[in-house]
Amino acid sequence: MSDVSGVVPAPLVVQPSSQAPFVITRSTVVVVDAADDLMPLAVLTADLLGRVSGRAVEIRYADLDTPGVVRMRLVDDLPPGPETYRVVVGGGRVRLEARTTEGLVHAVVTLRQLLRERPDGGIEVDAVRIEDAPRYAWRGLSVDVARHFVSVPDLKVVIGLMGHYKLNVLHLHLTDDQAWRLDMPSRPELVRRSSAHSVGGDPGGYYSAADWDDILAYARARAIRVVPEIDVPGHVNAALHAYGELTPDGQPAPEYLGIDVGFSRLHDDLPATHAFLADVFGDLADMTPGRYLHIGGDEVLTMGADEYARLVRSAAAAVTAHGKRVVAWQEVAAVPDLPVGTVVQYWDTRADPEPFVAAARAGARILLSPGSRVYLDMKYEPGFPLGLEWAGHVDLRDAYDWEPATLVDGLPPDAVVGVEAAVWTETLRTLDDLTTMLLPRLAAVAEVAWSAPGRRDFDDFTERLRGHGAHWERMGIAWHRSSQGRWD
Ligand code: TNX
Repeated sequence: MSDVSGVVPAPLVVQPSSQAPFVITRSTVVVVDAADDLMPLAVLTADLLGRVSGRAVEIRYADLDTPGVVRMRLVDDLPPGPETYRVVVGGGRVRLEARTTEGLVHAVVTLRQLLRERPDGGIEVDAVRIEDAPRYAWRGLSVDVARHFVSVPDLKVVIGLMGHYKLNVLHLHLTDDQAWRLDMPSRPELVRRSSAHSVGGDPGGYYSAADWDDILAYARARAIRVVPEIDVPGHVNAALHAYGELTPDGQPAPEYLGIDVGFSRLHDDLPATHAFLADVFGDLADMTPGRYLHIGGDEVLTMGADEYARLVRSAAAAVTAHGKRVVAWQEVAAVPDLPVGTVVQYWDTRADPEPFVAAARAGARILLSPGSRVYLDMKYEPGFPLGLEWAGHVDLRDAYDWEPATLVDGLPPDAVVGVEAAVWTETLRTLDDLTTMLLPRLAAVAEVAWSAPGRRDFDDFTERLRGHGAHWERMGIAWHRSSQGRWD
């Protein structure tokens, strides 16, 4: 496959055509069927085409198939799957088709990546037929907004990048030792006492209920679901600082702004603990339209296995009581009697995978976030000014060249629901820091998660990615010019 069209992740089927390119002109018009409820998406599309071409692009409700038209439609004559879509360019028109609005969002993103500037400054798209569908249904990015707060405007930039690479799950790590970042109606002291700072005393912040709705809506418009995480029973110092009743001596824990892990914990024998779990996961369920809530469960280094299991089950029960499904980090694999359908997230490439593989064999669903591949807070190379090194260095090829189905010995391939990158923010203080770690590696992880194994090839990927650096630059987004990429 030598397909230099610039589309990342690589689509399933690309058929170039010998017809003339489609050119955006003053008379280009986006058409949608009034019955399809596609107006919001048509507005996004017309706006995008207008901005790129410098010409006003109108929208019409019409059943029109004439030259100059970009026609968006919901159809059934596509292979199964909610995210399947088709882009057909030729005969002076563009057809964007999918079974659902999510699929149409992907079609629009693909069209955007196909747009090319002509020598005369006009914008055109080569004639082509693309039929596409994702390999995995869960293509995520986990963002740690606890160690360093990420403001709503900054988070929207990250969401925009996710959409551009067809990632569809934004996992927000909302709580940790240093801070609690989402206001919970039942527990107002959490953000009141534990959100003002970030690691090292940097400024903090939190999301109000209105901010939260804003984030959800912005993500939804880009076909992205939000999976919020409240990390228990470890990583809880911010909660212990806000509510002294959660500590054995009843005294609030001191604020903690360092970057050690594993020292804080809930206590199973304190009745306040279980009331707390019921309250915060109840609030979180009420505030979250999606099906999944993440309960954390990682790195509890100061607790026996039985107490750990009881606390994890208590948190999981609070989630399922509200009709939601549980997601948790790899360590929970050792807990007996997890709810059916729990998603277990693999991360620690240093740990013995056996309990984790056993959980998968017993029916757990597996989300793959191997630290040595997709932890985008790892340094690209020794001496890189940002990031950590515990899982090694992760350059562009490391993030790209791995196969989810065979990553963990003995893991049933069918158990894998998807792939999720993660960016932890101990050392990342600004939006520029954050995007420097995401780009270009996020595009690599997105292709691992989306593209069929036979469509993946590192050289072909770097060729298609070639022009993306210039695109990030035009958007004012900081990125790392990895020596493993090929940049214009
Ligand atoms: C491990 S990944 C952690 C986080 C750190 C991260 C840094 C996981 C579940 N726990 O607490 O921020 O490493 O890379």
